[in-house]
Amino acid sequence: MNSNLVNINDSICAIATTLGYSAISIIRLCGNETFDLLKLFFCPSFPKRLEKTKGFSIHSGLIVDANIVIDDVIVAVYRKPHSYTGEDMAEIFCHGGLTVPAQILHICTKHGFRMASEGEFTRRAFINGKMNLMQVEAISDILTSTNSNVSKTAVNNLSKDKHKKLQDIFADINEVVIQGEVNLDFSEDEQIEMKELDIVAYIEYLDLIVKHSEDYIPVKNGLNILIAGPPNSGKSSLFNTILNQDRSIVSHVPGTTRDYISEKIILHEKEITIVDTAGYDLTGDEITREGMKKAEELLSNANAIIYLIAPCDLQDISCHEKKVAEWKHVFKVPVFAVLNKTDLLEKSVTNNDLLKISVKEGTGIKDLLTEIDKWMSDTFPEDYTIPLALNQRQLNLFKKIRTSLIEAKNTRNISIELYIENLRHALSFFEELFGIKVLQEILDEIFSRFCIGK
Ligand SMILES: Nc1nc2c(ncn2[C@@H]2O[C@H](COP(=O)(O)OP(=O)(O)O)[C@@H](O)[C@H]2O)c(=O)[nH]1
Ligand SMILES: [Mg+2]
Repeated sequence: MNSNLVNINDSICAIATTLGYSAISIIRLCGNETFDLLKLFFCPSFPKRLEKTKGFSIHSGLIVDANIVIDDVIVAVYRKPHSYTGEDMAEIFCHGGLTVPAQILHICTKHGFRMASEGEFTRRAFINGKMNLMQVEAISDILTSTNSNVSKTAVNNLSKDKHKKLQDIFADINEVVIQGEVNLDFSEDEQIEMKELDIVAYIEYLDLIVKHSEDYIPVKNGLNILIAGPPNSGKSSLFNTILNQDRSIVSHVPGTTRDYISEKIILHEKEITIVDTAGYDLTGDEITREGMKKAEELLSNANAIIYLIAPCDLQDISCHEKKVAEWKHVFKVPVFAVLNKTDLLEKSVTNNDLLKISVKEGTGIKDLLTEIDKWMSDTFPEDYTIPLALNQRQLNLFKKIRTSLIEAKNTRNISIELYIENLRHALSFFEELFGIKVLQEILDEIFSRFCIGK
């Protein structure tokens, strides 16, 4: 939605549910004239003037157009400022399907409601101070999330409690900036006492947000786990076993998987993409080399790697150990070193760094998945006590606030002018984060991600 094109004083309408075969549909109405317009086509079963009803009340009745009953509905009434947008609002719960909701929407527009644009309800909530821009972006994430990791983090960010500390820090800095500006304008004997800020604590708090957000953002849309290792170690077999289906070609001829195959699974409520690669084989032919190049490319996108070897690779174990250490170092991701085909071993291998499995006999797979799950839970705690940056925009602003506060701390005892100047920078980044002062294009871009009706 381009904000320049719409009038926020209009009363608006939209279908808030997906059109199609469904039990009910919801049509949302909002704006100053909501109840004056609604009464033109809604006849309550127990006549009571709509404009007199209390907020958070529901009313049964009929939607009538030109004396024809269109549907038997329930209407929920919300009174400003206690509504999603902060304005008068109503929701019509009608029968689902393709025709009735569309007919009712048409009747709404016929009686003076304008069709809402994408995200217009949320934009009004933002303009009316019902939520800040961080919360708007959290709603956007909830609506588009395909895994519970994203929706839980976004719901956490919506909570007023989680925002309170940020808002308190913002208010404290604001107070000091105002006091500082007064002092800069007055002579020495007219100075007022300035509030002392606990900047060290603020910086520690921001460190925590930045650290967790840097872990979260790259993986919010799913984790990539790559299965790599020498040819014929059983990578494709393991891939199939994890997926519980025969998806990848398994062959006893080394180097069958020339490129890569990936598949999404949900492991303990988290979306994971498992990737089966071509083998890492320095002695391979040209095509295998191509596959290797692809594997190296995939490695840099992996969030974790399963490095799979077979008993025949134990003779080159130091070479594989070197590779595991190198990948851990270069790609900064966990590398699970796994020995497959333990069914072929006559006596057990004592190397404790290797997780031992046999895809053929189905042993050790559960332990491997438990290890992966443990890593996921450590890396992505379910319960954040802090708000997170949900995207790069927010993360960059948190980092800029932190830098400004570090500068403020360093200049505190050197120059009051510089101290106040740095605090002012921190404030302006907070204002961008909350959407108090933010470029129109950024707002338009954020709201364009919303659907109509939200
Ligand atoms: N004995 C035994 N053979 C296995 C095991 N896992 C896989 N294989 C066999 O090893 C060969 C190579 O497997 P594949 O999955 O294609 O290996 P990749 O080249 O690493 O993808 C096939 O013949 C598999 O049946 C296992 O746990 N034990
Ligand atoms: Mg393979």
